[in-house]
Amino acid sequence: MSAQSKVNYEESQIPDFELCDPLVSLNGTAIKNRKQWEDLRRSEILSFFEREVYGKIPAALDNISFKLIEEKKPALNGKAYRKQIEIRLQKNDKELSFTVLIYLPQDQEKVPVFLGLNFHGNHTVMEDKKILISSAWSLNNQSLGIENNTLDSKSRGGRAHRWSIDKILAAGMGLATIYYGEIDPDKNDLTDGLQALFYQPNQKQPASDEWGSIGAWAYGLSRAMDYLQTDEDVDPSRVIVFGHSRLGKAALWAAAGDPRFAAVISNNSGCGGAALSKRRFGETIAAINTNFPYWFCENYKQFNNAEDLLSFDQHCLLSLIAPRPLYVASASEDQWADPKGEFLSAFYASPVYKLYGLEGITQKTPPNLNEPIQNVVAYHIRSGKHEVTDFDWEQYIRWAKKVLPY
Ligand code: GTR
Repeated sequence: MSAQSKVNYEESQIPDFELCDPLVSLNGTAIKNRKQWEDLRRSEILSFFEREVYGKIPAALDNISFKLIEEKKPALNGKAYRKQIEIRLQKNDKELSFTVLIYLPQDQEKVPVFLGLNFHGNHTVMEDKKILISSAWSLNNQSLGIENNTLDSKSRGGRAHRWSIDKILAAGMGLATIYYGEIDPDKNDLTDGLQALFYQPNQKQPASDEWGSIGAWAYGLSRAMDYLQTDEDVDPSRVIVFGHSRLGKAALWAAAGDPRFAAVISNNSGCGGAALSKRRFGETIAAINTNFPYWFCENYKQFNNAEDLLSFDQHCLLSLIAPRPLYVASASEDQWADPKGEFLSAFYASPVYKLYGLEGITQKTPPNLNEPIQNVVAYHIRSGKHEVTDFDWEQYIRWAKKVLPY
């Protein structure tokens, strides 16, 4: 029987489980203030997720460099500037490059930026002929006309509805995006992406506590942050990392590990993202590790059908974001991602925000559909499918303006 045939969508069938308290350390110390959290507890949680879930980064790069491949030019009928930058990573005489596409509002300086990976190439986020088309491997996609794992102009602008670039620009903010397949192609092969740069001779896969694809995508986001810190048009203290679904998992992990991200938005990230695993509702650890055995580290497989063994659930991942603003968003028809489990995770992470005097999610019951709660920790459940919509972006922009320093 496949892991998916046993999917539970009944609240009444959720097993009893215990969640760890983010504010009690492994040796039983009650965490009462920020200092104890930062000195003692936070690293316990971070090292668990590094070792057992997403995997560690094996070593430091030998070199990183940035090349402006399209200098800043007016775009979108004068509404924006566009630029494209190649980021080149070098290790052990091997290298990998990926391209960051940036849109900035005109006539504004040092703007806040949403940084997010995209699924099918930078050229899909906007109907703009100047966006370079990646030659990296892509998943095929019928609705976008992507065949033979090759991207071409047929899919130009095909995912524009997921990015609300006009609204972002109108709010005085920018967008930076990268095709995730340039960092690690999304297939069961860890020899063709970032991991391979770090291998010893004859090594073909990461060690059991080293990164899978999600770890690599998150690492790519941090290297894009390295670049954004050098970009004089961007305010590096206001970079919000965003991701949908598997890329929401990557965004959360990137922000957990890299405090330079000012805030994070998880859009329908589900299992291995914002959702609590111990609920075993919708997608489970066994299902995700069966369908995508290369996303997490090998060690994560020990929790297949053994969620009780998890000493930390995903609310602890969310607690690593504190005190930075965190937005968790669900969709009503996305039961596979367990909307209630995503909400509860944000709720159970909130006591850590309270240590900083910040308001997280204080109610234990999810809000009504399309009625966001927007504190430093924010949550909404939108009606509809597993998607990113204008409604989602309207909420993210409104919240960013409220919680980011202006
Ligand atoms: C699904 C996977 C989810 C989510 C989704 C996506 O197949 O089970 O965890 O990541 O893909 O990325 O769209």
